[in-house]
Amino acid sequence: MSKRIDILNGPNLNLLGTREPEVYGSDTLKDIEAACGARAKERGLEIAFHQTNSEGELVDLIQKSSKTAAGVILNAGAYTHTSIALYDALIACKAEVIEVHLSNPQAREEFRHDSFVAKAALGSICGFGAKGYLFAIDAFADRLKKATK
Ligand code: CA2
Repeated sequence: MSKRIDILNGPNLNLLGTREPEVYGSDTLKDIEAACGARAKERGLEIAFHQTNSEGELVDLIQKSSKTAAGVILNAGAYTHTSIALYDALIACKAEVIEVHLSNPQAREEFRHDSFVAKAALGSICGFGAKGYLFAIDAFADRLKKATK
C-alpha cells in the first residue's frame, strides 16, 4: 500500500506568517511544510506538499492524489465554504481525506460555518494552528499501521 500523503493547501495560505498572526499563527507555509516533512519522516510516511490559489487546480490535485496517494490532508481555505466542485472531486477520490483548518471556523463568522470538505472527509481538525497538520499526519500513520497489520 502507498505510504504517500498529499498535503493540499488552498487560496491565500501562501500569505501565512505575513498578516493576522492572532488568527492563523506566525508560522509561514514553508515552516509548516518543514514541520510536516519532519513528522512524516518520523512516522515512516512520504509527503507531497502543495499550495494553489486556483479552485480548478485544487480539483486537479485531488484527482491526481486519488491515483497516487493513500491519504490527503486538505486545507481548502475559503473554498471549503463555497466549492461544490471540490466536494464532487472529494467524493470521487479513492484516497481518504482529513480536513485541516488553522483557525476554528465554527467560532468565526457564520459564512465559515458550513464546510463542503467536511461532508466528504474522514474527519476534521480545526483550531490548533499548524499543529493540526501534524495531528492529521499522526492520524494517517496510525490508520495505515492498522491497515497493514
Ligand atoms: O483556518 C483556516 O485554516 C482557514 O482555512 C483559513 C482560510 C479561511 O478562509 C478559512 O475559513 C479557514 C483563509 C486563509 C487566509 O490566510 C491568510 C493568512 C495570512 C494573511 C491573509 C490570509
